[in-house]
Amino acid sequence: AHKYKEVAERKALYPVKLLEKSLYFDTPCLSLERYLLRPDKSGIIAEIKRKSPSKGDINPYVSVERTSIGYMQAGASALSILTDGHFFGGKNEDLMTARKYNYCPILRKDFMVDEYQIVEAKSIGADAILLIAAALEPGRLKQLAAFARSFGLEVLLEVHNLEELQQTLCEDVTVVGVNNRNLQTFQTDVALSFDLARHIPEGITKVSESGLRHPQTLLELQEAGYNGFLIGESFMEDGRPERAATEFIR
Ligand code: IGP
Repeated sequence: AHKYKEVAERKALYPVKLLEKSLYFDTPCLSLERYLLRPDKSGIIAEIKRKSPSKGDINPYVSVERTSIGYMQAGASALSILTDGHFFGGKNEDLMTARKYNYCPILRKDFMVDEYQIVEAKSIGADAILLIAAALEPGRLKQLAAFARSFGLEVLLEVHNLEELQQTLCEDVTVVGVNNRNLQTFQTDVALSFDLARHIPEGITKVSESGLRHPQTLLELQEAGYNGFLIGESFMEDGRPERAATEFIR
């Protein structure tokens, strides 16, 4: 709910007309899907997240510049940058910093509820946005997905169960993420990814999200059909997240 207020405030400060002057509107998006499918990469979407509702402070003073470059050097396929300030201590400037120093798909990780945030995502240089099935009514989610596609942004559709998947999958979604974190308990269980894998249609790129701590788990998820792996905490817990990523991917 805090998002609606935030959107209203931002709209007043930075009207769409202003955002549209961003040079990124002349720059085509990189395809998250295509990068995840590249055989020379790890499939890892490496995340920058300062804090979270479940863990509190994780790495409040992280250098976005050093970490984002280090993640890509370690072999990540893409970056995920939290821009939500309220719960995750992120900001748009973090994504803009990552954008400035990296040529790779960047996922804007935030709670999207309004078209304005999608224009904003494009204006700061994002390539993909997250749409969370649990947070949006299915018809609304599909509207936002179509709107994102109209700017060339890809959509990562996040689901927690079969019902969400079946209600929200649509032609504008090419990448589905199964979030292993239960939103009620904040516990993660990778079993969810294994359970849901066979229900995600062939041709959709599959991402397993949250609670991934061991390279071996990624191999097993790959066997189950996953192409992408969203990893935050287990890297961010390290004082130098890029070092943790390098060791993980090696
Ligand atoms: C990363 P983890 O357990 O590796 O830190 O998880 C990512 O999946 C998690 O940050 C996340 C998230 C979200 C955060 C998944 N979906 C939606 C904010 C909003």
